[in-house]
Amino acid sequence: MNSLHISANTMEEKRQIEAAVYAFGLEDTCTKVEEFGKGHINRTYAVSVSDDRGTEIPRFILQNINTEVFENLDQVMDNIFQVTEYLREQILKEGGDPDRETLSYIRTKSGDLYFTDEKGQPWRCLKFIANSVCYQRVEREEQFYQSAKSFGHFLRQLEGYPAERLYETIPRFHDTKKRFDDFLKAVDLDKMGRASLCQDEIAFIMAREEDCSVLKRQLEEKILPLRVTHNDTKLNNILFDKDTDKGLCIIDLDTMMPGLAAHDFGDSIRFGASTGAEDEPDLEQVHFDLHLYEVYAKGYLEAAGKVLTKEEIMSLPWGARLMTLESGIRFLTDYLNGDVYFKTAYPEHNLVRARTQLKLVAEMEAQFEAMKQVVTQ
Ligand code: ADP
Ligand code: GN1
Ligand code: MG
Repeated sequence: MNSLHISANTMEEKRQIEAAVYAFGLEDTCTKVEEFGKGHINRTYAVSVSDDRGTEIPRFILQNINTEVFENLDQVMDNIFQVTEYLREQILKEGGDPDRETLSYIRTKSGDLYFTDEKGQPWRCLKFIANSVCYQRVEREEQFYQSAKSFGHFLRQLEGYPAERLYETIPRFHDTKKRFDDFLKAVDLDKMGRASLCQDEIAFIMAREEDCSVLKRQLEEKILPLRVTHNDTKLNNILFDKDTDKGLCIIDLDTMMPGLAAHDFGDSIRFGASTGAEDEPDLEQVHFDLHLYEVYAKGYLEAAGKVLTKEEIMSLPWGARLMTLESGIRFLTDYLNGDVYFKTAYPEHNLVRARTQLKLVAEMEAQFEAMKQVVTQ
């Protein structure tokens, strides 16, 4: 391991990484490990191998999994291995390349799906998908269209997958009403004394309690079918092909669970059809872009269209509105609780994030008729 260069913040982190590298049998080949990516939940590292000319080529991803968020890791990993195996078969049937179009997780030397280090923290390892790129923002509308095709295609690929085989790894993950109730508790508790700093945002959410149950009710009444969904369809959970700039691989499969198509559609919209970043502090920069919404809807319906029922298609605008509201609720709840869930870079980070989401909700409400027309025309 002498030639292995590890960029870590502390000696402890370095030791943990070394142990994980060894557990997955990467110690003889890999030369560098450094933090990578911009996820809010896990700690992700790229593991590189030096080529003949000494250039470091990333070959693996190592992830230190957040056990506060994923309490039952055996179930999370079981879901992931089952789904990626199924996807490999589907991709082969389509004539695609399963090594690039879905994730390939690798087992530890002793055959386990993940490794637990001395501190009891879990690590997993997967192949780095070469010649790919991950975008944090929609730079060109074509990218957003391609991401819609990818997520729509993903829904279709998993149409035949038995949803009952999946564990519900984070119970009621997109139950917006439950998120609302958790928010009320956080407001009541106000454990950081922050509620007085976000009175307008609290009032905005309180006024929308009824909305929170719109999709839940349609699911309970069996108007909407339960599907196998991704549940975290941000643009940065897709890798694009560097050469063609087409959607290549859907990543971050931790939240694959039974859910609604409207959730997956909506989460993509709240992140990608905004003119500002999720954490843009200047709200003047943040607008809901109806044109980008239309671009995404076109790609999603083209790729998934035949699978979706008429009622599901009608539910997509509500998906956008509610996933945005839900994200605003979750960010504000975490702000009130003292930033215990999402990674933050500064004390008001979650409040800033909540404000962008609530601004988008207000603009979606104002353009809701047009949003409905886009999917029904
Ligand atoms: P989180 O749950 O924290 O968002 P992700 O699984 O999304 O973690 O990974 C974080 C980032 O790491 C991604 O946004 C992407 O940039 C990068 N990444 C993850 N898996 C791969 C992979 N197999 N190949 C290349 N990059 C990857
Ligand atoms: C988290 O892990 P990441 O960054 O892809 C979160 C999503 C939120 C998102 C907000 C397991 O996603 O639900 O929508 O942050 N993932 C989990 O950016 O809670
Ligand atoms: Mg991610």
